[in-house]
Amino acid sequence: PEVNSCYSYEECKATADWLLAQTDVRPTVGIVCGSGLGGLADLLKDQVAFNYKDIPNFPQSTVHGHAGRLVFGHLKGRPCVCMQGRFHLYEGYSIHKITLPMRIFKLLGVETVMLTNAAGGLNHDFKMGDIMIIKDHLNLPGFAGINPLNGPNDERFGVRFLCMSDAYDRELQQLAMEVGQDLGYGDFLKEGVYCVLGGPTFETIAEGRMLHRLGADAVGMSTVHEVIVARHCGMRVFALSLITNQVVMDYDSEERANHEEVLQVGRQRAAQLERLVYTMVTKIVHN
Ligand code: 6GU
Repeated sequence: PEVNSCYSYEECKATADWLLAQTDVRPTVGIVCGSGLGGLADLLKDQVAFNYKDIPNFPQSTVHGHAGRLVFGHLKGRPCVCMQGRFHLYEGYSIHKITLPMRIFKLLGVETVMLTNAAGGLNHDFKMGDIMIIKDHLNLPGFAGINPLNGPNDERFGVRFLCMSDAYDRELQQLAMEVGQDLGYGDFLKEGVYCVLGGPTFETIAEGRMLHRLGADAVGMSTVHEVIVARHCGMRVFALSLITNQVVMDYDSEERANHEEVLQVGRQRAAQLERLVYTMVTKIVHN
């Protein structure tokens, strides 16, 4: 096993301390912006931003549509830190490297993590542009032995064997539904199960049909790894998918999945998704 790709507690601490020395913001909410959804970071007031390439131990984002900045600031007075662009397995980074930011969040003082992504819709009731509150996931890479908690366990972060039946915070899902109703999003706010694939290939027709039969409502290439590491170190988790395309599950269909479509639908619905997360942040209470 690639035990040597893990980061030690001390390495994580060094990165967190490096950041804390350069900003007065002490974030309690950490946000991860998905493809085409990085506009949320621009809403932060009193910004202090770092390019990923300047942060010790940080990987650098390479995908088109991801800016690659860690932004500190305030949303309606709430101290936040926001990843504008995230890391994916298919970029070639280790599973430990792509989830490192969650442990940095924890050491910065973050208590609640909110993640967004772009995903393909498997549920026949979903339309392009729907926003799905993630209530659970299928971790397919996990079935194949790819899990960010592989390797030695440091108890300072969390337990060896992590319970995943309460990964997605129920109260935050409820809050999202309430806020979404208030904002008039009732017609396109859904909930469901997110399935992660390794990517970068989109699913085949047979794979799409399989995932649908397995109980997945949406499919993508991110989020789940970060959720696991965030839960491991005891942060509350909330996640949203923007349904950017319908997964092809029919051999007669002329539809073809492509990244441009993902980004284009993202641009159309992004502002509303960002408004939902923004409004939730202003209502989150930490103990
Ligand atoms: Cl993995 N599949 C499809 N069809 N669309 C997506 C995706 C996957 N990730 C983002 N959009």
